[in-house]
Amino acid sequence: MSDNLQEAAPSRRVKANAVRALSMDAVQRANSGHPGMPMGMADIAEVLWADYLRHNPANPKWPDRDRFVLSNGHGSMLLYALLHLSGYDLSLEEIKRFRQLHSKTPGHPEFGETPGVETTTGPLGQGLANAVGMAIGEKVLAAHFNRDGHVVVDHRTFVFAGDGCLMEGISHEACSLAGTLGLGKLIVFYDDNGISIDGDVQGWFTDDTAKRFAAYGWQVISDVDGHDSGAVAAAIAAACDDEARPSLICCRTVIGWGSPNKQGKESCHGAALGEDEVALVRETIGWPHPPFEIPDSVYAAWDARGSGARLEAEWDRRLASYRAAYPQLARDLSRRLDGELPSDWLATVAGCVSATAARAGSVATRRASQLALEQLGPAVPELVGGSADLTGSNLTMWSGSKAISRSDADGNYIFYGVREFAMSAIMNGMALHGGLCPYGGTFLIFSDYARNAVRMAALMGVPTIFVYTHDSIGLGEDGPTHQAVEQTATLRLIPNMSVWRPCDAVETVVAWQAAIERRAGPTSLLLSRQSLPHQERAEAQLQAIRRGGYVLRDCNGEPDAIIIATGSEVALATEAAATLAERGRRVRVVSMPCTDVFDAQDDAYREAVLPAAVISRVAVEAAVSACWYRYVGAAGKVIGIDSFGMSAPAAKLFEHYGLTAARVAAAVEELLTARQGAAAAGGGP
Ligand SMILES: Cc1ncc(C[n+]2csc(CCOP(=O)(O)OP(=O)(O)O)c2C)c(N)n1
Ligand SMILES: [Mg+2]
Repeated sequence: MSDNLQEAAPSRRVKANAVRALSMDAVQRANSGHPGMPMGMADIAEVLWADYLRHNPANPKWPDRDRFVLSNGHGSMLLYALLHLSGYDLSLEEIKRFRQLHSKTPGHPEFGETPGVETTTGPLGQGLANAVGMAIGEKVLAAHFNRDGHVVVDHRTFVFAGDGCLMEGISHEACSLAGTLGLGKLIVFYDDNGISIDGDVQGWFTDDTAKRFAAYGWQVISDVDGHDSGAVAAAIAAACDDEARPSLICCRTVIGWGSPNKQGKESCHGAALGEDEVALVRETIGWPHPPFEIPDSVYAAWDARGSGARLEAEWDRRLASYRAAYPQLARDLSRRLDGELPSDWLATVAGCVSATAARAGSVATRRASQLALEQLGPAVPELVGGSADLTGSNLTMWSGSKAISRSDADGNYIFYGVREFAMSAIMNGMALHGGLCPYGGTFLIFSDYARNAVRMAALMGVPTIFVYTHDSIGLGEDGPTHQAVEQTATLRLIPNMSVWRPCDAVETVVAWQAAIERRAGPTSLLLSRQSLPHQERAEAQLQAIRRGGYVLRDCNGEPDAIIIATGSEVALATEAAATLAERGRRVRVVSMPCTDVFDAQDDAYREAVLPAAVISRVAVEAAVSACWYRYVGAAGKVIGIDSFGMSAPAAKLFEHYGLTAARVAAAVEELLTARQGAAAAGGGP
């Protein structure tokens, strides 16, 4: 105790060295990880976390906290050290278990695994785009909810990004839009260390980054010595002062700072320094403590729990007075931040389903989607739509849509421009921020441009809604560059991605309902360009749509065969079934708008829809056939498209690829004839 009292408060450098030591020791212990970046950015992090970041370690979910995003996620130990030292629920034991099974300190920061980690990072550049989404979230909510004298949404988004993040194309997409939207509370630190994995970046990265960001309309604070705390503090202050533009602080740093033989070299980027070098670092930086021992005085200097509690308590007081002055707004804000749907939601949906069923209209499902938004949108003000420059094609805008702009962010629609990847990662950032339910459109084919952000939504379990129109050869003349064939299947392959391909306006409403209600992960809505006929349903069938697959047309008695179809091919299936019925065949049609939801139903339901005894099954979908064999079995047939599309009118293409009712009927006949032949030959039941 007396020792502690006598100890002088540790200097900034000593505090930063604690981060360096924890990082290099954890990496050394795991013999795996990235010590260079944490050692290089430790001084910057110390200034930001000590003097600027408004957060509360005791409540990582405090809605008005500043967001901190480590876009160069390979430097995860930097973040874990900061969280541990400042008092988050991340123990020294967890630091020691860096990169081990079930630890809270995985190789790259993972949302949901570690308190205080705002987003999963590692795929370079994407954290930066997530942060743009978070800053948009803040700006939109602030514009909508704050009132004179009652500011309840007011926080910044800070990002660490490296050369890799800025080399990645997504940094251009996202930062360009951030400039246009004037995201003044977004502050990015560029770790300009001149090194990436292959060595000195002069061989492959010679952009004038400062000019590039200035051209996007950012405030650029260049030439900051990232190891001079005073210079870093001044830069942050200047960045905070400019609330009209996002800020880039270009920090010159030395990767692996403090390592006598490895600093400034790529060798410290992604491998343990080695026991000998770790010992040399201790000498060089003057850190005499053994691994994983931090002096109390250093912990005390880092501890942000007291200041965090005060910050949150002060916000609580502001919120209370806001609640008194604007009770309705305050209720709505709380509901949205809690991620809860309005109390009249189910009634709204039920009304929309019955109205759509009663209308019995034959429309393209992209248009049905717009009609659904028209009815559901007013009930869900947290919906924030957008499109990657295909608004008129995706039909993502409805009459209540209002564009968000630099000068007026109290809206619910974002013109993302032609930036599918950034749009997707930005939507993830908005979903992570909370208070908003983002959806955004493009052609299904261009989901590939955005693929990794789509995957990250699923990995993180955030409820982003991807609206993908022009879902097949049904788009016609634009040809194979625009016609999705494998995208439907590959989206279904992403764990935790829910994929809906509705067959008419009614299924489209239910798909939207499922997407909006889903909290645990993203949804892809696959919608047609072309008009699709309305399907008649009894009340029980309307109810069954939400089970992902259901009997749309049935026969009397046990079916001879089952046709399974999705989206635009359901009409072919029902037509084929009608033809077959005329010939005395008992054929059931199963509409399967969402395989993952169907798969999650109980055995009894799935057996009721697809009885195991009925092995003559045909699946039809204008896409690659692969994923349907698990539903039709080895004895079944799949009518799909296992090649690229072609440029021609849609009707001609459906004929060319054999996606016709006649072909479906013929496939069923072939199966039944083969079975009859086998039975006659005594080959089994
Ligand atoms: C999209 C993506 N591509 C490749 C990688 C693999 N990778 C991880 S770090 C890195 C180099 C990054 O260089 P920089 O950002 O300068 O990091 P530093 O070495 O300075 O810490 C690469 C290529 C990745 N994580 N993400
Ligand atoms: Mg670098």
